[in-house]
Amino acid sequence: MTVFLVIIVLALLAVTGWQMSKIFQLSKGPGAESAEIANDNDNRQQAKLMLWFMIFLYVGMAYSFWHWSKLYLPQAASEHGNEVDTLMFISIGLIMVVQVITQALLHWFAYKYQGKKGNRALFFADNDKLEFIWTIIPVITLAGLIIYGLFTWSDIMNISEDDDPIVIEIYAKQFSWQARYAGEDNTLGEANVRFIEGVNTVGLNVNDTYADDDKITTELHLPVGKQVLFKFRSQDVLHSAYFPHFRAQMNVVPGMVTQFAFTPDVTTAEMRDSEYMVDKVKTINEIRKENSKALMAEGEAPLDSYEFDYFLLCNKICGDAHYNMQMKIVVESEEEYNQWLSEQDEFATVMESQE
Ligand SMILES: [Cu+2]
Repeated sequence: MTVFLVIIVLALLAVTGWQMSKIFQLSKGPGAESAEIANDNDNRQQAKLMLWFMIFLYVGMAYSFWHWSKLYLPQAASEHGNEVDTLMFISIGLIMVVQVITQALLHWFAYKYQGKKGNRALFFADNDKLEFIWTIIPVITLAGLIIYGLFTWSDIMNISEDDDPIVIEIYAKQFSWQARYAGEDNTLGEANVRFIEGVNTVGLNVNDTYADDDKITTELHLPVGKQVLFKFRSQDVLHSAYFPHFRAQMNVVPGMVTQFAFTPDVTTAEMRDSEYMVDKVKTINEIRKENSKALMAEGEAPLDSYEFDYFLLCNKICGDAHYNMQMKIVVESEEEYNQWLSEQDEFATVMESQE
C-alpha cells in the first residue's frame, strides 16, 4: 500500500513539473519559432520514427511467433477439433496478410508525405469507386468467414440422436468435477441439488429407476472414435468446462443443463507418443529435475516426473480454489473403456453401502 501511495505521489509530482514547464514556455510570449508548432526538423524526425515503429512492429510480430509458438496446443484430439483449427488458421492467416500490408502502407505514407514548409495538402472530396472497393472487399471476406464459421458451428452443435451417442453428465461444484455415466440404459436418472444428502453427492432422485445404474466417477474415461454427448450441471456457481485438447468448451450454469458433443479420435497413448508431446514432456521433466535439485538441497522431496494426460479444466474464475478444478481424462480403446466402466460402482450399490 505504501509503495502504491509513493508511486501516486511521484506521478503527481511529475505531472506538476510538466505543467509548470508548459506555463514557463507560454509566459515567454509568442516567439518566431514556437515550440508548439512543428517545423521541418520535427516532421523529419517524426517521419523517421514512423519507419522505425513499423520495423519494431514486424520484428515484434516475428519474435512473438517464434518465441511463443512452442506453447501452441498439440494437434486436436477430436473430430471437430480439426475443423475448429482450420477455421482459426484461415482467420489468423487472412488477418495477418491484411495487417502486414496495411501497416506497411500506413507507415510508409506517413514517411513519404511528411510535412514540409510550403507544401499544401491536396483537397480530395471523395471517390465513389475507391469507397466501393474498400467496402465490398471486406464485406465479401467477412461474409465468407462468418458463413464458413456458421457451417462449422452447426456441424459441431447439431447432435443427431441417430448417432446413438454415449451420454455422460459432467457435474461441477466448488472446486471439483465429477462425471456421471448413464449405465446400461444410457439414460441419466433425474437429478436435482435438493436431493443431495450423504453419499448422494450429485443429488440423484433415489426413486427414479433410471438413476440406479448410473455411475459417478472422479475420472473421465472415453472410448476412442465414439461420439459422446456431455450434459453439464453445476451445484453452485457458474463454471466453464474447458477441454483444450478436444477444442471444446461449454458454460456450466446452475439451474439448467447445457450440452455439447464431440468424438475423441486420438487416444491418450497415441498423444503421449506424438513427436510434439515427447518433446514437451522431455522439456518439462528437465525443468522439474532442475527444480528438484533446489528442493532437495533444502531437504524437501523431489518433484515427480511428469507424464501427459488429457484434462478438463474450469475456465471461469469461480472462487478462491478455482485452480483446483481439474479432472483427468483418459481416451482409450472401447475394450479398455468397458473394462474400466465395469469396475465402477452403480449408484444403487453406493446408496446401499450407506445404510
Ligand atoms: Cu469452476
